[in-house]
Amino acid sequence: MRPFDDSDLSRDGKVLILAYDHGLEHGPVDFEDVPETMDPERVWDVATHDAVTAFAVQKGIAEAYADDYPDVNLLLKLNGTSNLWMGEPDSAVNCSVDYAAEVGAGAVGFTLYGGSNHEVEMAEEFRDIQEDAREHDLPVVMWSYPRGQGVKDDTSPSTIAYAARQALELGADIAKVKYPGSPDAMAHAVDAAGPTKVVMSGGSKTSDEAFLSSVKDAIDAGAVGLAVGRNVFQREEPEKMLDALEAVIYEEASVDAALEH
Ligand code: FBP
Repeated sequence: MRPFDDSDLSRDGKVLILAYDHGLEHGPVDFEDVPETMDPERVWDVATHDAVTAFAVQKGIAEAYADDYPDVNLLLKLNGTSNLWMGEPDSAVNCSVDYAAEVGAGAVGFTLYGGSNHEVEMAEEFRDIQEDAREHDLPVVMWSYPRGQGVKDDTSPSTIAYAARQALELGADIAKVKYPGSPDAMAHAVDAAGPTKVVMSGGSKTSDEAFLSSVKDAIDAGAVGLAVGRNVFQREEPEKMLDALEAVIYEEASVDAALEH
């Protein structure tokens, strides 16, 4: 396995990935709360915050803006899908590792829907991506999201532990998993991931306190951080939330102290 290197994707061993692939995954509806976020430039600006260790976007957004933001660590998502079609979960590979490196990526990301009828093909696609990423010395983040006909409960402790383990078995450096509902369940997922680091997925927007508490619980359970989109960019003052996350993730502050920031 590629050793997890503090110099990439992390700050003091901790990770905060700001995700902004929602325009593809969910559509412009995700930008309605804060209409300025329809403009990618607004969110690239947010990604310059010191708390952010990588900014996850799709190819088109990277091509259009990456040159203007050389200080933002680009995490290029190599597959993605829209909400416009129905069927078993699947995600089209739309960018190669070679091209990601050319655009300036410091890491690559891939969604695996374990339990989908398309899992086998997706795992085969991941094989190519993971091996190409090793050639380029780029860390690989797996959005490990069990869903589809084979999955009864996509956030149960056993499902999330399996998702974390799948990321390890297939060679991801970081597993991005949904919060399984309790610190104990998160600790079990972290154990299952072994040397693969675990980050919590943000999810739909909740209150400041509820969100920061789940992040704190995940970190205390051994996760190295989180990958978050809506709970940052759907707030009127996303930088304020990043200040609070910075306190919780890097300074081990309590939720109350972080809220006072
Ligand atoms: P959020 O923090 O907004 O949940 O973003 C994380 C993320 O994985 C995005 O990268 C992706 O667009 C979205 O969630 C997918 O969410 P879902 O799988 O629930 O459609």
